Amino acid sequence: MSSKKCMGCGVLLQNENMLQEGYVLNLDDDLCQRCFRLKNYGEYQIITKSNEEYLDILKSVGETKDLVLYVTDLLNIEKDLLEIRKLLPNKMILVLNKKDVLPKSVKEEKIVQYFQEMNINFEDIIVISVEKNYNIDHLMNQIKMNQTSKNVYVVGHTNAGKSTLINKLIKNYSENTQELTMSPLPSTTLNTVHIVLNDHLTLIDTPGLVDPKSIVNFVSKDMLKKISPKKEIKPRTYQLRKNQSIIIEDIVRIDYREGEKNSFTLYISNELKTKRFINTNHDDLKDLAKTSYEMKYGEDIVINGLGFIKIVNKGTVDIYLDQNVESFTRKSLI
Ligand SMILES: Nc1nc2c(ncn2[C@@H]2O[C@H](COP(=O)(O)OP(=O)(O)OP(=O)(O)O)[C@@H](O)[C@H]2O)c(=O)[nH]1
Ligand SMILES: [Mg+2]
Repeated sequence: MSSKKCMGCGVLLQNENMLQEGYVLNLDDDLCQRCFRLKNYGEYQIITKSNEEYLDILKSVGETKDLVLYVTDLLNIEKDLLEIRKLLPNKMILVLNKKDVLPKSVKEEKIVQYFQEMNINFEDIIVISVEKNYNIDHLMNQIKMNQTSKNVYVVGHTNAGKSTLINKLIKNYSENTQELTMSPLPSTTLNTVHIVLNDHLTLIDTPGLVDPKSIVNFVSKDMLKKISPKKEIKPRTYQLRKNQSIIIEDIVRIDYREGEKNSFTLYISNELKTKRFINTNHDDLKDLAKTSYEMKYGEDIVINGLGFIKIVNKGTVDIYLDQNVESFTRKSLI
């Protein structure tokens, strides 16, 4: 094992075991084989990281006084934002990424307000889209305003777009040609990577927290590609009476059990097929694990890793889902 790290994902490079992470033929190489394959052939190799290493990294970030950018995917907002904030006493900017996948009609101010109402202390809350290069200049200004040293850490759950964001900042603001590895699969970045933007700013990429209860861990690679939206989501609204039902591919069943006529809007990737049933007397996906929700006015049911269902009125809703995947309710985001 050398002490040289892969420039794409931060893993320690080694030329001893092909089957272990960080393998290179030649220790002079800058990219591990996994990053090389991903970059050049779009070939994925799934790696499952333990979150212990991630927590160690968070702890060491917490021991610095450096600014942290906490990146979140707007479609997959984590439940544990407050807990993570408590782990990191650093100055922190909340960066809400992938605005491009939300319908254009969704107002940025409303999203910011939603997060402000959580009463978590952030220096700023910024909505961006790396994909569309949206608000990146504003973010850069806020980094400059709030940085406490050269070093700025970029943290957040896996797939939030941390490495993609850093690549964009490199491209927009520096001469550096280093490129971090990005992919739609979880655990792309494996260790911290330092990227010098200029004399005043070094960005530090970190591996993301893997959410063991996300649907991404329990579907095929093909389904995984369908699940992560690449384009603006076209919300699908269904007016349901009680005892009517919707299914999403072969992964989720939604039964409206009790209540007045109600509106269900699905915010999920456009590539996923949905089907409506005029009654609940069908067996599709009934073998999945059932959770019943007593919905209040204006709440979402979030399906971890997939998206969410906005339900306007109160009522009883049953969700059938892989038993390992989490679902929960929250005040409507939109
Ligand atoms: N639609 C959209 N997709 C994005 C955006 N930013 C990043 N992505 C996609 O999100 C996926 C994950 O991006 P990464 O940069 O690898 O995510 P990460 O946070 O570094 O993930 P880990 O390294 O696993 O912690 C990739 O498929 C990116 O193309 C964005 O603004 N909009
Ligand atoms: Mg990454």
